[in-house]
Amino acid sequence: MKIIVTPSQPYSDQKPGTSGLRKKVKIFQQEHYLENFVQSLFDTLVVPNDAVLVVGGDGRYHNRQAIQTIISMAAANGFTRVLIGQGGILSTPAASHVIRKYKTFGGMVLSASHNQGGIHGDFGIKYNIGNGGPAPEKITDEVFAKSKVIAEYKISDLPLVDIDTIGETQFAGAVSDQTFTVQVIDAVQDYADLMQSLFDFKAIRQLLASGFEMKFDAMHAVTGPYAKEIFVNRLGASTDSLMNCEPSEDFGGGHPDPNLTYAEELVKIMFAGENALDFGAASDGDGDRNMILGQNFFVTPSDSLAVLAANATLVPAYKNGIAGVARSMPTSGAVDRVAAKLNIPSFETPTGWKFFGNLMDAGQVTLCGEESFGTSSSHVREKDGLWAVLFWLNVIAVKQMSVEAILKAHWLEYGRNVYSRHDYEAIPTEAANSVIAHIKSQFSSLPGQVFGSYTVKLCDDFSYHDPIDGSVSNNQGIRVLFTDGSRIVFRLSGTGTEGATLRIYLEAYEPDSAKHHLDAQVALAEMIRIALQISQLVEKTGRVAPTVIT
Ligand code: G16
Repeated sequence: MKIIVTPSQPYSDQKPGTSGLRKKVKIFQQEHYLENFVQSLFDTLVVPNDAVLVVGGDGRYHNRQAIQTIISMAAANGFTRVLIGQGGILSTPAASHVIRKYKTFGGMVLSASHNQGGIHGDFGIKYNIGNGGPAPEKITDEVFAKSKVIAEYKISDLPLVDIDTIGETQFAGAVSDQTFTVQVIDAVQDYADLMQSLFDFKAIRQLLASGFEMKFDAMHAVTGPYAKEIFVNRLGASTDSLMNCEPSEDFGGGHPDPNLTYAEELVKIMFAGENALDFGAASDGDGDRNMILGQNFFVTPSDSLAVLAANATLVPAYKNGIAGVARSMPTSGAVDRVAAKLNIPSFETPTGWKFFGNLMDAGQVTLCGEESFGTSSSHVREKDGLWAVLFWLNVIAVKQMSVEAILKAHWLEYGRNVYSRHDYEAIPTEAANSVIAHIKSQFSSLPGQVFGSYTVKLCDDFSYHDPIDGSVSNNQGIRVLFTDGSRIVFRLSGTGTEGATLRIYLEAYEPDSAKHHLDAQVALAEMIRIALQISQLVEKTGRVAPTVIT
């Protein structure tokens, strides 16, 4: 193998967002674009001898080509082995598991997550460190800095490698006596084994055999093969209980984002009145998000986290209890109420799974979750869509209650944190920035102001002080907190690729069980009006309605 040092010019836009670098496919196809980013990453990491790298993606357009480039660059940058998911496919949680199980140096996941795929869609790349979790900001900041001054990258002259056949291919290394190995692994079995070690598969199997009807929607994305192995082969579900389980490069032309808007096919099935099934779930492009539905019933991700925490001891892996919980700042405080009752700590972090890693490594938290349809535990260092689905099935199998009954009982015990998120997607960046600037300009005048039945207590831009490594992350979202504990959060998304996406998160606590049945949009109507009044969003962006409401 020869190493070729190739001159390159820097790009100025390779700043990783909430979760890696995400751009339109066409941007990634620019000359040396991927290579520059990968080299900046390798230079940041300082690769030790005998380092092993995991590589896989969600199967979207450009995945296979990018994997070949990364293999060739890994060989030229000191890695001695690369583990590839068969066919270049690895879900994000499976990649995290493989990194941990095989104690590798780290891994690259090629995905733009829930963003659309195909030639006109998005592509992405993120790096996970040796604990299996997303690279922390100190790494991604340095990668960005290096990408702005890069002048060359190193690549080897390897031929195209077979990434479809399980087994090893060896190449003579650049240095004599050294070999470089590409190992294609069956990550589906590894992941399914992990799930089987955590949950009560016998109880779930009995539930599924008892006439309980479910539908899992893989949205033409990466979890299809995992779902077939787990639900059909290991849990005895009928193949009818799966939909859209063949991964495709453009996700069947859909938007692999498991929410009420984009998972409309599943939503129709689950909100079909008397004909609705007992349980529905969906996951996203790279398999780390989940949406849970009951019969004609939507479970908000914030409530899902709280219910899982409250019922954790029903699951074999957590039967001895959980150490603590963590949620991102915009996620509702429902899980905090559970933590208080269990007498365990509850942490509030910025948006981004990377902020949970230190807490999990330090053993301070077991379950984590985000309002953005992510929940998981310390079994990996990523959010995990299928894990959440299995957790719910395990809880239902033990409690023998419907999803709605579980939620209603939960609210009766803890009260309900009524919650909704309104997204305004693809707004011109300047308009979005002017909305944020306008709210910030009222930081000193808003406290004490009365809006209908709400009085503002304080407003700030959220900062996080990591209790484990002492790092500080500023500007993590604007909070308008009201005296009764309700709140509005405004935040610009870090995962969009077109203009800016402005998110408004709304939360109000409702202790009165007579009002627990109310639709969140009805219960939060006054707060929605206040959010628009404070932000002047309609006036500044011309948008009269959100793109997505969850
Ligand atoms: C990513 C991160 C999550 C984050 C989400 C939303 O999810 O992994 O931790 O909550 O983005 O981020 P934003 O609000 O900035 O768009 P995913 O599923 O896209 O990788």
